[in-house]
Amino acid sequence: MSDECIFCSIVAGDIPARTVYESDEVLAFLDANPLAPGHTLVIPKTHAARIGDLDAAPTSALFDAVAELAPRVQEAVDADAANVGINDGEAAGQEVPHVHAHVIPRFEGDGGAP
Ligand code: DGP
Repeated sequence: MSDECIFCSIVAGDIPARTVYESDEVLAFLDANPLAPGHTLVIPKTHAARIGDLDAAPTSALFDAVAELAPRVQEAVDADAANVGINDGEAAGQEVPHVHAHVIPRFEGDGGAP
C-alpha cells in the first residue's frame, strides 16, 4: 500500500471505482477513460510500480484473474476479441505507477489497435 497511489486508494475504498471483480489478491474495475465499452483494469492489491517489482504470488494471481476475466468482459459487452496488455514503464505509456493489466474489448471493424 502506497499513500500516494491512486490505485491503492481505490483498493482501500478511498476513491470510488466501478468494481467488476474482487478477490483477496486482485481487484478489477472499469477504466475511467475507456478506449472501448467495458475497458477494464485488473490490478494486484499489493503495490508495485512495475511488473518486475511484483512478487511471484501476486503476479500469478494477477495473470490468473486476467485469463478468467478477459472472456467474461468480452461476453459482457458482446465483443469479438480483446486487447490484453500491460504498459510497463513510463516510456511504454504507463501513467499510473501501480501494475495494471488493461482488458480492452474489440469489435469487428472498430478501426484497429488502440
Ligand atoms: P496506463 O497508461 O497503462 O498507466 O493506464 C492507466 C489507466 O488508468 C488509464 O487508462 C486511465 C485509468 N485511470 C487513471 N486514474 C483512474 C481512476 O482514478 N479511476 C479509474 N477507474 N481509472 C483510472
